[in-house]
Amino acid sequence: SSSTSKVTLLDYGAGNVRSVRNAIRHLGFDIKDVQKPEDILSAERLVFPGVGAFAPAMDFLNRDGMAEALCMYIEKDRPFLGICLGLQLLFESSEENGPVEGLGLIPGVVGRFDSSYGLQVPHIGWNSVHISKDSGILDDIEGHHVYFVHSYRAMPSVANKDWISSTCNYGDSFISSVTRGNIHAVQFHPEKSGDVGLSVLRRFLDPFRTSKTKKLTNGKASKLAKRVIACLDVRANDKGDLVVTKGDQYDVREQTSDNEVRNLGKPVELAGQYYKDGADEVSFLNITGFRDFPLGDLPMLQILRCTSENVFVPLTVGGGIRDFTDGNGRHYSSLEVASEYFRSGADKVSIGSDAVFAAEEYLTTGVKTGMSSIEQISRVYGNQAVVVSIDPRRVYLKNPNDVKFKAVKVTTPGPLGEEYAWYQCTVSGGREGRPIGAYELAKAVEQLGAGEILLNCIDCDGQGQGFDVDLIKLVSDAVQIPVIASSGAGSVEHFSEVFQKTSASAALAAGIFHRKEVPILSVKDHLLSHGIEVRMS
Ligand code: 1PR
Repeated sequence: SSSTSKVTLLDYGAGNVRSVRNAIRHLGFDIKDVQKPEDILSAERLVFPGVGAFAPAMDFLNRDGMAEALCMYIEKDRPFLGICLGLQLLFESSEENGPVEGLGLIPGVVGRFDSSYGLQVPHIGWNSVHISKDSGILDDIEGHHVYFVHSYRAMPSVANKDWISSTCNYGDSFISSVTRGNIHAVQFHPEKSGDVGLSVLRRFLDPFRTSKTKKLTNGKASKLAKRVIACLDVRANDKGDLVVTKGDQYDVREQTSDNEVRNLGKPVELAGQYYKDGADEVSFLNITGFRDFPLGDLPMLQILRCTSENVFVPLTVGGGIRDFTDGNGRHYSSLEVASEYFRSGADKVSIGSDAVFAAEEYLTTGVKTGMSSIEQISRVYGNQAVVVSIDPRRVYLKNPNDVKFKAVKVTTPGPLGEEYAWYQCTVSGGREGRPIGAYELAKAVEQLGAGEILLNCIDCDGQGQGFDVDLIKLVSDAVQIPVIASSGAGSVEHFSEVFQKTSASAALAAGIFHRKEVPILSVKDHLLSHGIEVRMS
């Protein structure tokens, strides 16, 4: 029976494999880790979740004969499931920091998405796939969205067409899965694709049992969906418990005599609820991380661990990611801090204050030192794992040329009739304004290797009056990485507005979800009725 069967996992410690583990366990299977090549050869079922960059993964496989064992296992047609990089490594080579030679089992070269005609790269989000061959494991995903996050992809060709079981359309049509006999690999993340994704894993792990289960009903997915993200601002209250809080223009204290930190619930519970409600992603922001050392903050790591056991969509965590020296003089790099978050279940980390300092330095010197948190973390975990959270404040101007920062004509004039504004970046949770605009910051961090931008607006935060469309349009038109619109959602109409008027890839809200004013499902129903594609779970 499934409860006793073991799944062998090939994990080389490069990123968040915790979610694959959690998903396998959730489905009732035990995991055995590969320690040596013989463990591959003796596996009953082997799962290879590739994360990070191509070259370090190949280095790992080429050490101690893992690659030979893996090729032998696959050539014997033993049950194999590769995920993401675990698909790409089967090909002949990759252009990622290369060419770098792959395992060479499937003809073809893994190349980068072509962003030259405005395509946002990385390809992040929920997309549909076109199934071209019966693989036995994809039966439930036709017509649904699954979660992708990658900058490189393999392309269909005459030489590899027999392998292809599905393709996905993003810019062009790339290979989203391959199948031959018992060998399967998928470019998307089944462990991050909600129930639909779990069904892929279940069908691989237990083909006999699942062949009898009822198919999920078919949806109508056809392209990359706009994402709806639930955000949990987390901090310790005055008693020391981590609570979900929510500010008004970043002020999280109650306007009562005792001035308590506003408490809107427990982080793990709320995250679980939002997953069930259909959130496409959950973000945790440790909002006092800028002053506390996050690795001293074990409760936050614990929250991530617990959440990732039951939440099978992407998790982002931010707050306090920077180089740090503790009270004993021990130095921690931002990479070490981020690694601890990834190990605990985060898929992406979000960097606020430290990104502002890095961008300022880069714009002043014109030199990429390679030492900034953005560069260090994206080099090891990939661009897609690094989100930059921008916390700008609107500064009205009579004349756009009054500042050296990019200004826009605002939809609603300022208090003195000013028709323009620039958006000043802040650090330390909005406490300090810096000499850099949101536009300049976004472009700089994109060049430093950020894979996504979480665009807040202090003026709009918690006001429920809608997103700052002027700001979001300014930034989402300026960069090719995905932009998450944040701050100010008060009704379902605000979501359709931001997607219709800007190129935002996702919209994030906090207050309306915490206060149960607007359910996630009604946001999605509304978007669908306005012809905006969303993932329906
Ligand atoms: O600077 O790297 O330590 O990161 C700190 C992180 O904490 C940053 O991402 C920063 O945005 C966040 N943060 C700091 N202070 C606050 C605060 O509220 N006092 N929260 C804060 C930012 C803004 C959004 C919020 C949206 C949507 N929260 O995350 O969820 O505005 O809210 P709404 O839908 O209710 O309007 P570092």
